[in-house]
Amino acid sequence: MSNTSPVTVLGLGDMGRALAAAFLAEERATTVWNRTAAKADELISLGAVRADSVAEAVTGSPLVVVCLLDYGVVRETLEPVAGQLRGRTVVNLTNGTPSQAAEMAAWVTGHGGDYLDGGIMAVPTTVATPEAFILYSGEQRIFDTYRGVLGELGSARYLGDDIGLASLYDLALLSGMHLMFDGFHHAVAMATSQEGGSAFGFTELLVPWLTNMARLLPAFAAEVDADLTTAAEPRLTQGLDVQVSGLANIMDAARDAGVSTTPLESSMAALEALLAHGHKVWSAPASVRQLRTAP
Ligand code: FVH
Repeated sequence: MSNTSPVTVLGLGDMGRALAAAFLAEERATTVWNRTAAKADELISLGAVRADSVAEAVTGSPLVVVCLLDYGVVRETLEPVAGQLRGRTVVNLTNGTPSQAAEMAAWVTGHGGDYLDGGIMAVPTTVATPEAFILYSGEQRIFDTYRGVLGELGSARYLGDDIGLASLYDLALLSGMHLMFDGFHHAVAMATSQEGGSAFGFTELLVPWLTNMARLLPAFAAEVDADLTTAAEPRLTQGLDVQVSGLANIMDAARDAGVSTTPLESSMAALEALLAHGHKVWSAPASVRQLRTAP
């Protein structure tokens, strides 16, 4: 596909507008639609074509990129134009679950369209920058056809033809992010509990610490993989008694500082469950295995 191949963007929230602007920056003919039409105004001044209806938007391009609130809204928006999907490709970058992706793929292909599912690993300000990457899953043939166009939004990472993979990885990455931010909030609440504590100043310590810890993740992950394939004994371990006692200290200090311990309670429960299952040491494989078997 060259940049003469037009694209339609359905949904002009913060993210949809950033996606459309990225296509326009590449001088790609871009048709846009949004329920609240005024959100298209700036894009129109940049050269986008305004579609007054979803039907006009969908029929405006062979490739329709969708970024709406959720899959319910995607279905509600596309349902009235189902008959116009034949021969077109829908790339759905809306946040959703693997089963929602599978259901949407079946619905679009049932109406004669092609479907790729995606997960955006960017925020609106980083779309089309080297930081942005977008996960895709679905038929390789479809991805290959639009690889160049999609690459204008950020590095296009194809995960495979299992339609649910992009959303599974997207949500797993977001899970890691949410828990990291919970940790950040808790650490900052503790560090600023003293008069004069500065959250910004504290990040001078927190960022290098977390960066160093993040560098350990590939080694932990290799042990998780080895556990799955060969049941190899992990070597990166630490005594569970040491972990429990350290975490108890964090919780005591948090209470003394008037800070909630709620975010840490699930960590303590996980360590206690490992102890209850007869583990003497903490390891990444045991922790991951325990999460997989938890209800
Ligand atoms: N913003 C971000 O950083 C994240 C990054 C990763 C991907 N997410 C997902 O992208 C989807 C859209 O997110 P967004 O940030 O653009 O969200 P909003 O600015 O709130 O825009 C929502 C759009 O959905 C339209 N919409 C909502 N309800 C309806 C409806 N019933 N019928 C038609 N359209 C609807 C809304 O239209 P309007 O309110 O402007 O008329 C916006 O176009 C989302 O899945 C994120 O999880 C973003």
